[in-house]
Amino acid sequence: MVQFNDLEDLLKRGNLNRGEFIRAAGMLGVSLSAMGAVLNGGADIAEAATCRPASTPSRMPKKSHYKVGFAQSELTNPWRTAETNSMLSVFHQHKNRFSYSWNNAYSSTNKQVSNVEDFIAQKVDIIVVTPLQQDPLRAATAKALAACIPVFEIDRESSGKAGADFVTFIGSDFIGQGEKVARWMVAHTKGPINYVELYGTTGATPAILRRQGFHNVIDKQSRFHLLAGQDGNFTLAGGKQVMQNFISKYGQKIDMVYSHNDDMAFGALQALESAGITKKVYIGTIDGQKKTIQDVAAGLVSVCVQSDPRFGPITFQTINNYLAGHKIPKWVVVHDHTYTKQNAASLVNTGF
Ligand code: GYE
Repeated sequence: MVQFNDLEDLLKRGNLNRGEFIRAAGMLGVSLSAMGAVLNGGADIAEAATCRPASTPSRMPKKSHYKVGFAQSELTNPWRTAETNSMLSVFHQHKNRFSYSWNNAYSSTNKQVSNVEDFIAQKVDIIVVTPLQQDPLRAATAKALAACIPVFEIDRESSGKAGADFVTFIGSDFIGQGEKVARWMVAHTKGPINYVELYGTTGATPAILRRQGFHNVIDKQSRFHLLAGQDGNFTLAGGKQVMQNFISKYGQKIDMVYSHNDDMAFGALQALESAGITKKVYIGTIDGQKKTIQDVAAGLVSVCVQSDPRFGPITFQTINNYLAGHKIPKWVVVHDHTYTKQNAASLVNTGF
């Protein structure tokens, strides 16, 4: 949760002006005298704002038309394209009530922060963001809050507190996803297993929590031994590169790969194939691309836990509920399938 001293830092760094600082501090329940101590008094202190856009039910004024801005983090894999298209298509269907625009941070956290600031400057009514990395995006969310604009975080979360710093987090249970992959490996392998782990982008919630979930389960089993783990940036090229390094170091020793997403798993499969490794290597991954589900059915991939990127309908519905004054849960949970050899063929159509 954003604290008063975070706001002081933002003010000192020039990331918040006096008015924004006062509104944000007011929302945290900070007294006017405490704000005055930081600002050395001033008429604007008396005008401390009372808007609380993150608390529900919403007190937003009713309008016939709302402006929504979506700050996408990057478009580096099919998952991000599916998410972007899903958002575009839903808001396009409701263009009579919503004008929708989105921007791309091209994998730059600083760019994403300034993209959120652009939406604030454009005075949109609602901001939707998928924080590339959890810590740096706190500042952007704090600025939106200071400008009285409600923020909905989808698919990834910032390190602020849902229900206070932003309205809600809409997304999957990342810890649960990691635990499911690990449980499958525990139940379906025998004897000592040496494994490598392909991490998602450093500092991104799914990378942090998928790792945590997996290790919650696997670390209790002494027969599993982690050879190495490295950031593959959630991309095919990144996963392939990391896997090539692992293969040159450990070669035939590798019995299992845990990949934080499908693209990196595709990269790992390509690296294994081009290194001529034909032994059985167990592969566990997360996302649920159609191609991966087919690979599960064919036995190339052992288990895949879905992380559904089609956020348009659920985000649209949650925003509507908010505008209608309903209480919004702090976490709107997206429920995911687990694909295994038993069910994959019949579930290919649930992929993207
Ligand atoms: O697994 C990955 C994407 O944030 C849940 O990010 C998302 C993850 C997803 O790039 O493919």
